[in-house]
Amino acid sequence: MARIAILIPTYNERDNIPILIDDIFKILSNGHDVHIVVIDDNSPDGTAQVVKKVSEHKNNVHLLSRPGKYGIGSAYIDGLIWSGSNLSPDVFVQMDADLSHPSYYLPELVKNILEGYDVVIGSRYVEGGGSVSWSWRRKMISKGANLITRLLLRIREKDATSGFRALSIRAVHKLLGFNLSSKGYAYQIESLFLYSKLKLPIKEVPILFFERRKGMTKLSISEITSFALLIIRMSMTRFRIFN
Ligand SMILES: Nc1nc2c(ncn2[C@@H]2O[C@H](COP(=O)(O)OP(=O)(O)OP(=O)(O)O)[C@@H](O)[C@H]2O)c(=O)[nH]1
Ligand SMILES: [Mg+2]
Repeated sequence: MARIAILIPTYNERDNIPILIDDIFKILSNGHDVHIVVIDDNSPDGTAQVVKKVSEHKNNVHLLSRPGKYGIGSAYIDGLIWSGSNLSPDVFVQMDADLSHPSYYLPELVKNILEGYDVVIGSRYVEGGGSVSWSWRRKMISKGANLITRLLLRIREKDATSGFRALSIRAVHKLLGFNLSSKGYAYQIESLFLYSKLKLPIKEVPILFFERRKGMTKLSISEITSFALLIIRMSMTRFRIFN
């Protein structure tokens, strides 16, 4: 039986998080020791209180409360550090709280790590994957951003921005040993760049990505700007870092 830590960063996800927690246990508990770690940044909508309540009648739900909105990337890093030292899982999973990443893909992600991959990406851009109910404009923007990122950074994986990922102990160890500069959404790219340059075995499995169920996006203009700046900076230094 493998121990799995599912890391979920939250900022104002009060209505989504109890549904997601329920889904995860239903789908993954069979045969695994599943732990859910919610990293909440003092959400004004009371997400932390909702998670606390759920954890009172469900085992293995853990809440990490941070005092302010420090970004999704730094939430993942804190979650990985905490889980590594408190749970010692065999597999780490990163996923969004807003039900965009369907839990029924979890067994496939986990299985591939247990079979020896270090990074498994839930991918919208391999055959069988996609985004449900996105306008063609949004699809183009996402695909374009992915393409530019992959070309500039020479990353082979098709969905470089996907946040739905499973990681092995080795991948997490490598990641934590490297001081990533991105605190926000760019974390996904920067971490994938690292895995790819370290030549860790990476697999993409197709997923359908759904529009967030409830609540508002946290993807701000400043997040998009720092994302773009990171890619430019990394593409200029890509031959030097990690050598
Ligand atoms: N702890 C923490 N979580 C965050 C932060 N920013 C975003 N999140 C969470 O990270 C996940 C992804 O954020 P979303 O707002 O869904 O971003 P997105 O999927 O690009 O945008 P949508 O189209 O609105 O879904 C969600 O679970 C958010 O609640 C943050 O600063 N801190
Ligand atoms: Mg989302």
